[in-house]
Amino acid sequence: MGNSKSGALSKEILEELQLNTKFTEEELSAWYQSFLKECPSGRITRQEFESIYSKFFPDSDPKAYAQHVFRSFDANSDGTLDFKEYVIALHMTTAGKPTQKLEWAFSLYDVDGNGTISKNEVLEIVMAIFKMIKPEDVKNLPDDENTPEKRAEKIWAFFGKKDDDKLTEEEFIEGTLANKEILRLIQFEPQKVKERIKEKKQ
Ligand SMILES: [Ca+2]
Ligand SMILES: [Ca+2]
Repeated sequence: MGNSKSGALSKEILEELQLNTKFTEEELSAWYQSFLKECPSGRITRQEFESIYSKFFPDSDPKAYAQHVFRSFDANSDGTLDFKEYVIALHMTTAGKPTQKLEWAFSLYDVDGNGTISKNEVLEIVMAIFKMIKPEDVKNLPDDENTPEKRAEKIWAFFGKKDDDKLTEEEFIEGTLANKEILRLIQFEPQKVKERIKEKKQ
């Protein structure tokens, strides 16, 4: 491996990213150069991240959801996303295997990061998702999932949990893989945003 043209991207980070994603050294190096052009500091702040979301959801309030996504991407909890966190996040949410995406979804729903999901945490994320759905689209939702409370209730019931129970990561992933309805209810796929962010940084 060795490398003459890695620019500012250290060999350690490069190797780690190649190991954890399917991107090549050339792709990663080129991507890093454009990342630095957009973010000269080499880091994306929470505010920058929120403003990217805001541009795509001008008619709704994506702030809460953006904050949760940011938290789940900020692996070392230092309040910024560096290139490594950013690439791993994009890989997990777009190119990763279904189980990797669900591991990410688990970390999104585990708001306090204690390793299990409570019914309240489900409600908190579902509330954030609802703020991104346009009012006219909410009207078209089925009766039993047209408020955050009902939707959280429905998700929780699918997992067969009582109010005070907790979901482990294994239960969350197995349950979601086994039931497409759960998968549909837990996600809000901001595909457009993800593609646009990727485009912008490439
Ligand atoms: Ca960080
Ligand atoms: Ca938790």
